[in-house]
Amino acid sequence: MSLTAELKEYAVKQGVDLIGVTSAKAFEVDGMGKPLMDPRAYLENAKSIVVFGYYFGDQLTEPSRPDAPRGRLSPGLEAFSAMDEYCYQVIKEYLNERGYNAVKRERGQNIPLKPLAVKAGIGVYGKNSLVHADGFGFWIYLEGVITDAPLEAEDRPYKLSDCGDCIACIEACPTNAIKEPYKVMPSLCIAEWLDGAPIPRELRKKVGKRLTGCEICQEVCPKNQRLIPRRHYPVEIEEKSDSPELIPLLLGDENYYKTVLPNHVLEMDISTLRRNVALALGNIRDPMAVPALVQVLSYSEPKVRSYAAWALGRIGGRKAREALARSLNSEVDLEVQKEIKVALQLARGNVESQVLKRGSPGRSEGFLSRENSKGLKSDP
Ligand code: B12
Ligand code: SF4
Ligand code: SF4
Repeated sequence: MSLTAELKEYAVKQGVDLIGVTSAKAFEVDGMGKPLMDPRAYLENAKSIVVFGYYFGDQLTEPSRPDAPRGRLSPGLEAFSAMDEYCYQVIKEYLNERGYNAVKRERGQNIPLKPLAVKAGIGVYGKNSLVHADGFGFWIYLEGVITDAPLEAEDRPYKLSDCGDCIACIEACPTNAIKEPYKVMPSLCIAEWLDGAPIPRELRKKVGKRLTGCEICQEVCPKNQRLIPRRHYPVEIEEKSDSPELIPLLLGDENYYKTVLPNHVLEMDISTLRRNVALALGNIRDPMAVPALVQVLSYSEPKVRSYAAWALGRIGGRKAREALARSLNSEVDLEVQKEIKVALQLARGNVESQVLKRGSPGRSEGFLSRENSKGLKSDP
């Protein structure tokens, strides 16, 4: 049996759901003349890349308690850190024992996992631009291990999914981010916004109560139906809710976050997390959230104050209006002042109708210029 076949057999026995090998040669990212990337920049003498994937099933767990507003985390996040590390260790130890080096792709390293997964034979691209695999649909996270082991590589050609005439994901995307099949515009994708990018004011409603990511273009896909929900993992998984209560999250500190949020979410910048919580509360529009949002109007992070103001505007009512008017007198940040003014109009009920009449405004309108100037995430 070849080294590749042995590694695959071993890893699958240890509970790695998907594993494939591609060569570490430089490659065009999408086979259509997109930039070349060279995995050997990350490990001298790199010969192969082992791509692995794990299935997290479609397991939205806890039903929301009706008495408290709750947000929504992406499914599978509680398993992310543990499974990522576990699968890596299985592959690394196997290769190390045979005298080879193996390093995991560091987060932030520019190694595009989707084309690598397709090349390694793990799955194929759907029109939502994600990779799906037989039996697991799109509910898979991917990772790559770069090694100097001379593994036999699959190096399969880029392959499109058999979507046929289906365009369900394109039609379902609430922000029209899938501009054409297989191409997502990051600047319009809710997942990118919740990662910290500015969110056009007029489109904030589309985010709903999500705190991380968006899965609409996966949920509607026929390939994600009738899958067996994942129940067991080969490693211990954090027991964390995927629908945390929003008010304690808005007011909580890092210690509180550690008790309720999965490790992977803790990597998020706290002001972005709080901003997303304020946004979700504004979309849920529960007056119960007004005192907490008022409290946050005096927080030190301008973007949190901005979104708290927006949320108060959405919820409306006398208390929200009075708090907004008070904070306008004391607010020193010009961008936040602008948000408060719009929120006051919103609370008086005369902004949304104007937006509807005007249609979708220009790109710069509604963006928080402070965030833009910080260059949090720019268009590709
Ligand atoms: C940046 C990024 C994003 C950005 C931009 C995504 C984008 N479509 O450009 C944002 C924040 C929007 C995002 C969102 C999501 N992401 Co993301 N993201 C990444 C990240 C970190 C880098 C991707 C990247 O820009 N690579 C560089 C570009 C040039 O390469 P690329 O990703 O492969 O994209 C090109 C090619 O695939 C090509 N292409 C696409 N289809 C086809 C088909 C053919 C035939 C050809 C020839 C080429 C081609 O066109 C693309 C543009 O050039 C990767 C991790 C990684 N390191 O790969 C995760 C990753 C791609 N994301 C992932 C996930 C799960 C998501 C979300 C579902 C998260 C969520 N719950 O919201 C959403 C899905 C949105 C969507 N429909 O794409 C997974 C995908 C797993 C899978 N099953 O495919 C990855 C691999 C992370 C992981 N560890 O598993 N993501
Ligand atoms: S993740 Fe959401 S916003 Fe992004 S492309 Fe898919 S449906 Fe659209
Ligand atoms: S929803 Fe339809 S078009 Fe989109 S990826 Fe799934 S099968 Fe393909």
